[in-house]
Amino acid sequence: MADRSFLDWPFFEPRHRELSAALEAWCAVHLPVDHGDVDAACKALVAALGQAGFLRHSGADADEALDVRSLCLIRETLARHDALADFAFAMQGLGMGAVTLFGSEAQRAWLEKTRSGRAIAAFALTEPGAGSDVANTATLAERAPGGWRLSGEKTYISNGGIADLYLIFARTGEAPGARGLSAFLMPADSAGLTIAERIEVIAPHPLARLKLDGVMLPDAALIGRPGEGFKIAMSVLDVFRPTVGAAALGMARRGLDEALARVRRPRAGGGTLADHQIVQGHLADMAVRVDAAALLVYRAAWTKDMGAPRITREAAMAKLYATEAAQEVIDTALQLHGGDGVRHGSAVEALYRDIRALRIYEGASDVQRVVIARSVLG
Ligand code: COS
Repeated sequence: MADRSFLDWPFFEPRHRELSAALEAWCAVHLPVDHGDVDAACKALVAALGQAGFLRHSGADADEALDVRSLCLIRETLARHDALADFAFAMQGLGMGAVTLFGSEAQRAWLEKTRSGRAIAAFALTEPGAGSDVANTATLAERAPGGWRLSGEKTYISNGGIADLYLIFARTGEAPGARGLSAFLMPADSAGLTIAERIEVIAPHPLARLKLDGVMLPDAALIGRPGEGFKIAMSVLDVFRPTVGAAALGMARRGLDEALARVRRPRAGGGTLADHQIVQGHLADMAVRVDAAALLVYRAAWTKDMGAPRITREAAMAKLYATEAAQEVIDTALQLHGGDGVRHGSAVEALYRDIRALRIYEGASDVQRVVIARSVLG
């Protein structure tokens, strides 16, 4: 059982401890799931998380704020049990983040479906020619009678192929660069939208390249005002980057748990690996990294929940540190397992693959460094 004493930290309220306990009990019964068919597994996970009520936390009603601590607690807990369950939960929140934060009343109607697990959401920002450099987005949205016509390509889109709706960013051209982008809600059955490629990755989940060939969207699909897309994307990422850190934290806790179980095992020649000071040193480093990551993640979440208008710096620090630290923790956990660590199907081998993408998606580590450096340079 992972250390849960952090729940007594002052960042949390009784409702967070209740949420954590309820989800822990749910996970013990429902996770891990079979990952054989990731599309089917994700659809089933979204439906199950919706039915159990946990997806309510992936969005918020018009008169309430997203509770970032709950988002983080849920991601941390799910990721500790099953990375695919974390993925299924996370994408409902990220995909609908722009609607939760900036959506019109009509657009918010979709939230009822995504928060109950009856619709799957996706966040379509990255392009073949614009990953870290969002200001360079090339997908075009041109004025057309009654709305907008969108053309271009989006890639590495999580839930691509199984989503019911995509939150898509395109160039509307009010100004060059970052000031000329807009955000749109695009239902998956829009004519002209095709899944050009399904992308296989080291920790399989639904992922695709999308092609938009003259997709017509009504005026009502625009989120916010024309030209606000970049700021909408960044505001959504500010809220969700700490949750990526939280998922990494969950994986790191699992890595530490697996390592502890391993080093306590009696050895043929007597004693345990844990008897060795060098192994104890590794365990100490892992434990410090886990707690430091937790402090940064929940500091960011708490700061937002306390009403801070922007948590750009805190979010970047949480994501950068927690994902990099988790990679190190998991690498050490695998090392302590010796040959068993690299066996396909072992828990640490899966963690080793699962953690890698978190240092890349929602802003690669070097993007977080740029954001933090800009902040400290003032
Ligand atoms: N919240 C609100 N507004 C923000 C913001 C934020 N977090 N960050 C920047 N802005 C605003 C700036 O204030 C600026 O506004 P003005 O034009 O009014 O001055 C505008 O947006 C442009 O900002 P900036 O000049 O900092 O943009 P850059 O092109 O330099 O981009 C980075 C900055 C690299 C940080 C950004 O492109 C980024 O985060 N890239 C990674 C994208 C990502 O996470 N992709 C993964 C997709 S999901 S898998």
